Amino acid sequence: MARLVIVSNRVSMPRERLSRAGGLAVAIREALNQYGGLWFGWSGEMSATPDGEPRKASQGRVEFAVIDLTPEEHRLFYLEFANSILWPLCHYRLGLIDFSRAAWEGYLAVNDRFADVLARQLQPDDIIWVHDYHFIPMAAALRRRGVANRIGFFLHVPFPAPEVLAALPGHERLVRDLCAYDLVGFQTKNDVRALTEYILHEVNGQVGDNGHIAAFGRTLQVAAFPIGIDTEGFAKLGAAAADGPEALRLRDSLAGRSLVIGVDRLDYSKGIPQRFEAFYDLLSNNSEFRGKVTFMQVAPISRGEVMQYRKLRNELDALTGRINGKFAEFDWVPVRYLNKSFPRQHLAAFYRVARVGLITPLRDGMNLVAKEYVAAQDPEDPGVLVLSRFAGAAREMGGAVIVNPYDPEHLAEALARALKMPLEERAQRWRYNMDVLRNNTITHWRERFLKALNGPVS
Ligand code: GDG
Repeated sequence: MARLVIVSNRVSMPRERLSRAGGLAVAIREALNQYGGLWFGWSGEMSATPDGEPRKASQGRVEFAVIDLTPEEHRLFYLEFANSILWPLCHYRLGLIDFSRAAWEGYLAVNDRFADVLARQLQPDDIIWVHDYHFIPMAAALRRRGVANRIGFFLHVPFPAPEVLAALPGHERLVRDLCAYDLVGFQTKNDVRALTEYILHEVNGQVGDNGHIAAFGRTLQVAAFPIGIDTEGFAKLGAAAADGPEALRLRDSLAGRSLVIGVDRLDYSKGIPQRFEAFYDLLSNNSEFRGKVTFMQVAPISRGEVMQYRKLRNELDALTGRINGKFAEFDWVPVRYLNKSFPRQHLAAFYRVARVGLITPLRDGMNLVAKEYVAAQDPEDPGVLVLSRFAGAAREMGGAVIVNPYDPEHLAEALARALKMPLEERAQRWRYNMDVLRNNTITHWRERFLKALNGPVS
C-alpha cells in the first residue's frame, strides 16, 4: 500500500499532549494512528537559521518530520498572512484583515521552503494529503520541484464566497495554486459551491458533474467531506466520565442547578461575546432562571500574540465581570469563565453533566465540539445541542436547536427552550444527531477522502 504523507502547519510530536490542541491536530492524529505514515510540518519552534533537513521522530507506525520557522517567517507567514489575513478572510471578517505584500510574499516563500524540504523526503508512490489554509500553495510549489504524486488538500475552515475572496490581493494566484492539487476537499457543500462559483465566474473555468473542475490548464476534483469524530470512543469517554471525580465535583458544585457549557479556543470566529450577551439577556428577561442556571465557558487562550485575540480576551473579561457583578448571589455565580485547557476526559465529564451545549460560532468550518458534546451524552437523559447555523456541523446535526448567533435575544429564547425541553424531545433530537455521528465518523471521513484521492481524475 502506498505511504500516506500528511502535511499540516503544526505537527504535534509523539510526546506532546493534545491538551491545547485545536480540531485539526485532533483529527490528524486520530487518522494517522489508524493508518500509519509520515506527518510533516512546523515544529512549533523558531530558530535563527532555516534548517535544510527535518528533525525526525516516530511512534508506532507514525513517523514525524518537522522543521523550525525563522523569527521572520513566523511573523510574516504564521502571525500575519495565515492568522491575520487568511483566517479572518475565511471567516468573513474583512474588517479584521491586515494585508501587506511582505506577508503575502512571506507566505509563498515559506510554502516554497517547506516544499523543498518535503520533496527530498518523498517516494514516487507516496500519497500526499495537505491540510488547511497555511499550505494552499504547497501542491504548486511541489509540482515546480517535479513532484508528480497524487496530492490532495483539505480545508478545515470555510472557503469564502467569491465576492469575499476577491477582497484578497493575489486571490487569483491563490486559486490557481489550489488547482495544482488532484483533489480539494471542503467541510460542506456550501464551500464547494463557493469555489465552483469562483472558477466559473472569475476565471472562466469549467465545472462538470461530480465536482470535476477544469481551470488553469489542469483538471481536479472538488467535493465535501464533512469531518467527524471518534464517535464510539467519545461516547465511551462520556460514559466512563459520568461517575468519575470531575463529574462528581462539578455536580456537587452546581447544587442541583442546570449547567450550560461552551468550549472553544479563544477565537473571534466562535461568537463567544454574543453568547455571553445572550446569557445576560436570559437572566435579565427571565427571573425564573436566576440562581437556577450556571454557564461555564472553557476557552483556552489561542494565538495570544495576535492583537485581535488580545482584544477579545479583554472584552470577555469585561463581560464576565458585568454579568457576575449584576446577577451573582452569595451562593451562586452565573458565569464560570475558564481561560485554560483541560484533558479530554475532563471535557467529556463536563459535556456529560451539561444540560445544554451552547455552540454559537459566527462562522466555523465544522465545529468538533458540537459533535463531541452530543457523543458524550447519557442516552437515557441527554442534553440539548444549541448550534449556530453558521457552523458546518449545522448541516448535519438536524436534531440541534439551530440559532442565529448574531441575535442575542433569539439566542436567549433558544437557550430557555433548551433548558425547559422535556425528556422525550431531548431524547428524540439526540438520537437523530447520534445516528448522524455514527454514520460519519473520523474514520469514514479519512477513508472517503483517501478513496477519492486514489481514484482517477478524468
Ligand atoms: C478547526 C476549524 C473544524 C478545545 N478545548 C480543549 C480541547 N479542545 C478540542 C476540542 C475539539 C478541538 O479542540 C476544537 O475543534 P473545533 O472543531 O471546535 O475548532 P477549531 O480548533 O477551530 O478547528 C473547525 C476543525 O478544524 C476540524 O476540521 O471543525 O471548524 O476551525 O476537539 O475538544 N481539547 C482539550 N482541552 C481543551 O481545553 N484536550
